[in-house]
Amino acid sequence: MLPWSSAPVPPVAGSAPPLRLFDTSTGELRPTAPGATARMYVCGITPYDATHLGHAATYLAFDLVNRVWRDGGHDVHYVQNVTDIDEPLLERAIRDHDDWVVLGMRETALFREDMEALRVLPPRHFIGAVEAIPEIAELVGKLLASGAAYRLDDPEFPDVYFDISATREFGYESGYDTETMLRLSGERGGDPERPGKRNPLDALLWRMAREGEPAWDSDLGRGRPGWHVECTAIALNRLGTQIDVQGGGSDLSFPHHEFGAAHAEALTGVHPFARHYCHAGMIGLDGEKMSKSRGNLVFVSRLRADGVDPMAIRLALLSGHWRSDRIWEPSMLAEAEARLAAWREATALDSGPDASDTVARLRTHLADDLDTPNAIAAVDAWAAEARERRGRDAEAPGVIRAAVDALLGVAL
Ligand code: 5CA
Ligand code: ZN
Repeated sequence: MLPWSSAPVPPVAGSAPPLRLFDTSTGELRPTAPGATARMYVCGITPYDATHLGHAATYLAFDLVNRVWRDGGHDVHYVQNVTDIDEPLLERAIRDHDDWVVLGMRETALFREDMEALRVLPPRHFIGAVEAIPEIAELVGKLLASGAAYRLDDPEFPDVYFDISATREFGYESGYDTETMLRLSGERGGDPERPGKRNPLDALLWRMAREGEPAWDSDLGRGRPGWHVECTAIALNRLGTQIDVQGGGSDLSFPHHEFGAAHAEALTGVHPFARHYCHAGMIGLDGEKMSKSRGNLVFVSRLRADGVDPMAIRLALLSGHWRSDRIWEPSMLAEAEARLAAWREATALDSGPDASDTVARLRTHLADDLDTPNAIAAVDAWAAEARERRGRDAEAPGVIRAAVDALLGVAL
């Protein structure tokens, strides 16, 4: 798939401290340690509805990881998928008498536009599940051959499942106990009740064709891929056997990222698959997680159509900490609009206070587990002083504008 385009990122003078991020698998805040190339995989959308503020907040968090690494001189190899074939997409298409292919294409196009408007830097590879089916089927074939996967003893639908005992570490990524894993598996697309599985937690790798469902030919038989293995194949084939960050919202910690890790590690023997598993908090509205199934959504495209400046949406979502669950309030947007106006006014002045300390603070806060509230406060302080006409540095407004653009992704 074609990713979206981006404006060039301006250079910022000075050096950046290494980025520390909270890793779910160890429960620790640890430095990321990418080589010259930093490798990141962030789970993409299931395109059956428009991008809501929850999705946007998650992609903005990983956009900051991308930006901080680039600022540190790394080449960032960023890969993202689109789950353009899966249960929720098919169910929505049937409900709305829509064609699932057209629905997926339409919502993916809208997502691209939203990401571009929010100035999220595009992934280098943006890969749909459908276009990846041959490579996913090949990976499932390898798991079957190595004994990490098995066929269900069901004469009608001999689907292929992953055996969780294939790696000794199953469960390390989320850290949940069996009871919690069983509950979440049932709630998040798994089928712990299905008879004939070796372990109720075992996850679907290949679903044999059912009447009326889309299916593709492969050596496994006609069918379609399971969800987790889609991301494993797309990531492994582009980023290699070990990546720096696997990202997504906190609802993906189990089962999705647990199985992503288990599939990859069973295949390659390299543990851990990701050096950091990073999970963004959930954005809610009216006290509930914003989700397509609950229908309590605020869409980025709706706000844009209403004339809201995408930079205000971006700043509003960055005003909270990326890992905390937070409730979206319209007042957050009003506050962000006021802040944006103040920053624009300050950076349009012909001089201001020296910028180097502010840029250093911006970098330090972002490197500290993407502490955007404090990073934003540092810019607020500079803008307030500039607007009081304190400081006579003619370079400073331009330096701040470039730093806010490069590091926070906000165009002033
Ligand atoms: N296609 C899969 C990932 S492979 C998927 O989860 N798609 S999604 O459209 O449901 O979600 C896309 C991303 O947005 C995921 O990282 C998910 O964790 C995140 N997300 C979904 N709802 C919210 C929310 N309310 N707040 C924050 N992030 C969210
Ligand atoms: Zn995924």
